[in-house]
Amino acid sequence: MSLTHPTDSVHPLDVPGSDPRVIAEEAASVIAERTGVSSHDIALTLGSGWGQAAESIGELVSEFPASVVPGFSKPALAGHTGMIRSIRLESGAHALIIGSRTHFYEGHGVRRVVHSVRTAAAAGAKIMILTNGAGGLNPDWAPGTPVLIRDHINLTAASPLEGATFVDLTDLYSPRLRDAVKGLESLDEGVYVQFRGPHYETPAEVKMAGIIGGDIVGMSTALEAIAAREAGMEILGLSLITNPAAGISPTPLNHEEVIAAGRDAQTRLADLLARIVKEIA
Ligand code: 8IG
Repeated sequence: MSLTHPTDSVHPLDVPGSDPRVIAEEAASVIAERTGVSSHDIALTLGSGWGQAAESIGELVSEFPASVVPGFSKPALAGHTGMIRSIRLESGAHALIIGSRTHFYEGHGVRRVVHSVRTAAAAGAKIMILTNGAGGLNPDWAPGTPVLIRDHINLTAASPLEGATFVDLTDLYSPRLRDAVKGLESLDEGVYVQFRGPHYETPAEVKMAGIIGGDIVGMSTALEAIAAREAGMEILGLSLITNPAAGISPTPLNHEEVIAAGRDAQTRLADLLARIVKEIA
């Protein structure tokens, strides 16, 4: 039996000497061709709990599996491919919705994790909205609470930047956009801590996250925000608190309650995201 798989092609982002920005340009051309929209104004990555929000934002122009776009990873499981959508807002602005996220814990490297962000930038988007589902350190945040990301702590020990690229990360999560959101709805803010995962934190790790200034724990977003800043985009980050982080709640997590809270939050989140996009796009 052969131990190699000669039909497996090398992923374009893994080709030695390849330039992730060139592959993002190719991806953006395919998106422009598929959607008939030459330039998108804003992009959104919909994380767990936020998936339903796309429909409420505007009129669907086009949707297709992310896997048809260069550099996007093939789905790990058949039928589980993320979709990319192009939505036209009432104002005439165009939103690119990324329904597929490659996580750092999948182990395919940071280039693939941030490829969707680089593609969104190449597609013209000036604003990147990153959403996720996460654990909360504040016991007042019931499952289903949306929280604005004010800043992050990257505990992955990785960076999407290659070489001597010294990018400033002050005000990474745009104060202008956060103020715009707070004008629509009063939301708490927090510092997002990206862990590598895929395991959840120990209670000791959650305690550490709090001591170093964190409020939210998750497995995404920080690396994507760094890539979005490098690309010159303005960034808005939103976490849906789906559970108290390990050790925060005195009673063990009730899985059904967590699922129900996420479900109940759907309508509110979709409405919130639609109003946010309308306000800032
Ligand atoms: I949903 O408690 C969700 N994602 N790291 N910790 C981390 N990621 C998460 C959690 C959590 N809940």
